[in-house]
Amino acid sequence: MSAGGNLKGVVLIASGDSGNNVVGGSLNFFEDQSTGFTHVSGKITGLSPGLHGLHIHSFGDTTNGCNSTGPHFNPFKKLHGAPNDVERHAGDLGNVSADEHGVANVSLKDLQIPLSGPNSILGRALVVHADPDDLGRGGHELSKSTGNAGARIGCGIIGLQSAV
Ligand SMILES: [Cu+2]
Ligand SMILES: [Zn+2]
Repeated sequence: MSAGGNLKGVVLIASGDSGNNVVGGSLNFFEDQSTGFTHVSGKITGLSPGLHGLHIHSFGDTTNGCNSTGPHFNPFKKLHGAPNDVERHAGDLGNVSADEHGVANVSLKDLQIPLSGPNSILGRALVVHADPDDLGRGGHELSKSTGNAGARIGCGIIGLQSAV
């Protein structure tokens, strides 16, 4: 283990203010400093069945619901893309898939969402969207900025949980 140790983060997701949806859930973050990967796991509930865009947005500001969390976290000034693209925002985590009960089980790992250093996601927002993220490939005018993922139906601020 490196001298700094590994870090854990957590986000509690609350409904956006787009109607009377009841999006909730929580995700845990674990930064493995030996590999550089941050592992994200947990559950998002209250979704419509199917795909929903999942992103880290720049600001941990929910004073105006999910709409005040700003654009996708993008420290490298790239265009929107898929998580495995070279051209992507750091905050682009692709889609989660909700089952017929509206539950999405999230389990992913990513190199661009550290919990430490200059590009840390701590204090920023996790946002889940009404629609699928087209991963930059949809040909819509919003594809290269937001993936045309629609309304921000749930979000929360990523906080530090512990150092382990
Ligand atoms: Cu988003
Ligand atoms: Zn993006």
